[in-house]
This record gives sequence, structure tokens and C-alpha cells, in this order.
Amino acid sequence: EGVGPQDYTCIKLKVIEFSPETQAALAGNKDIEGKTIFMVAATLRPETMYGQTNCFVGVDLKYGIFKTHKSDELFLMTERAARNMAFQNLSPSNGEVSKVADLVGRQLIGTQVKAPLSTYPSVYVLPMDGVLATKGTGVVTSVPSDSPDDYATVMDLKKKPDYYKVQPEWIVPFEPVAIINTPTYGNLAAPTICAQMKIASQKDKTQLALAKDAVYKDGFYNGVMVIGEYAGKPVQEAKPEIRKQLIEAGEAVPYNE
Ligand code: A2H
Repeated sequence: EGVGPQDYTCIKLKVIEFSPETQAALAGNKDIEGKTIFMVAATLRPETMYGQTNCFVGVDLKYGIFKTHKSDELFLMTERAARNMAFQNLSPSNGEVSKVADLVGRQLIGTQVKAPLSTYPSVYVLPMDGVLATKGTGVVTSVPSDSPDDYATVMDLKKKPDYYKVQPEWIVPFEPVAIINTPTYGNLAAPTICAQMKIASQKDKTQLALAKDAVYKDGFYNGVMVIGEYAGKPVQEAKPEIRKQLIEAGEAVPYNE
């Protein structure tokens, strides 16, 4: 990590309804009136977006809502990401960072968003412990079928909704979706490897790092898509095509850091 520039795809999760806490925080804010707000999630796996079941934020992280290159669209993310985007043609003018609201991750839990390509019509914003303020946008889209971190976190939330202050109906109906098949881990790589390695929680960090590496490589080199337009095609072929389509459809933006 932190070795060289990363080519992320930032997925635009359109806000359908903010949590009551966020609605209260934004009440009377004229800068957001009539605008479409997106929670923007940096991913290295655009081909897995069919399997989005929720979105993660860090409860103690600071977020902002920022003006973008499109006058009718606002991005919700960390200020750090907004500063980087300001030099990647994603802000009103080069280098300009224009924040219209401040929020804390905790306030966003329970917000309902539309995740592009997801088989679920809408998904919810949930808490994750390990979201770094220093990477991506501070917003992580969750694909429990293919990301061991996401799967382990979703398991924690399902087991202890009260402790994590989430409602079961925000998580329980959203089962992992088969996206990619590999000879080693079948078509639900993350649940399979978590069971094999007896990973029970997002707190099992050492094991999760190993699991993440194993399924990432296996999926990329040996994976075949089992869903969507590229079903039957290798991941290596589908990945750049799906990325391009999301960007052309206005549902994602390229982002480097
Ligand atoms: B990936 P790298 Cl299916 N804090 O997207 C913690 N993790 C973050 C983050 C942050 N601020 N920003 C992005 N990420 C996650 C999909 C995915 C991802 C799958 C499988 C593996 C995987 C769905 N979540 O990542 O350190 C995002 O999760 C494993 C590497 O820059 C992003 O891609 O390599 C990935 O970490 C970027 O991590």
C-alpha cells in the first residue's frame, strides 16, 4: 500500500434518502437545494459492482459535500479526496475545492443510496471499523461476495446490529451475489475463504490480509464473470470494459492518487 499511484474507479452512489440525522444537519442548506448528491466510493474492482449490497463509512471520519465539475451534482466524500479531485477535472475549476456541508460518518448510517449495476434497487450506508481517512474517498462500496473485508464486516453487523447501531432490515435482506467464478473458490470467493480460514470478524486483520490477497489474485487471473453483459468472459477482459461503461454512463469517474 502507498507504493505507487493507484488507478481507482470512483462509483457514484446516488443518495435516495439521507438518514434522519443527516437530514437534520442539512436542513435549510441552500447549496444542496435541487442538486443530486452522490456518495463517491473508490474501488479497484469495478467488475464486481453487480454485487454491491451496501456502502461503508467510518463512523468517526469527517466528510463533506462538495461542488463538482457538473453544476447539478455534488459529491459526498473526505476533504482530502476533494482536494485531489480538484486537480483531476472533477471540481468546478482547476484546483477549486468548494465545500457546502460538513458531516461525520456516524450521521450517515442508514442513508439509502442507489448503487450502479447492483442487483439490489437500493442499499444502505453502514459502519466499517477499518475505513482509512488517508485512502480513496473514505467511502467504500461493499461487495461481500468478492471482498473478505466486506464479508467479515457484514457478518459482524448481522450478528450484533444493536452494538453497531444498525437496523437488521438494512443488512439481512442483502445476501452476497455471485459475480465471478474461479476453480479455487467457486462463485462466492469471500464467504468461501472466510469459512476455510475461520475468519469470523472484521477484527481478524492478519487473516483478512491473507484472504484478501488470495482471492484478489485468483479472481483477477482465473476468474470468469457469471453475471451481466460479460457473463462467460474472463475478469481480465470484463474489468476494463465495465469500468469504461460506468464512466461513459456518468455512473463513475476515474480517480488517481
Ligand atoms: B475494493 P488499496 Cl470486491 N479504507 O472495492 C479502507 N478500504 C478502502 C478505502 C478506505 N478509505 N477506500 C477503498 N477501500 C477498499 C471492492 C473490492 C475491493 C473487492 C475486493 C477487494 C477490494 C469492493 N469493496 O480491495 O489499498 C476498496 O475495496 C482489496 C484491495 O488501494 C478498494 O477496492 O489496494 C480497495 O480497498 C483499495 O485498496
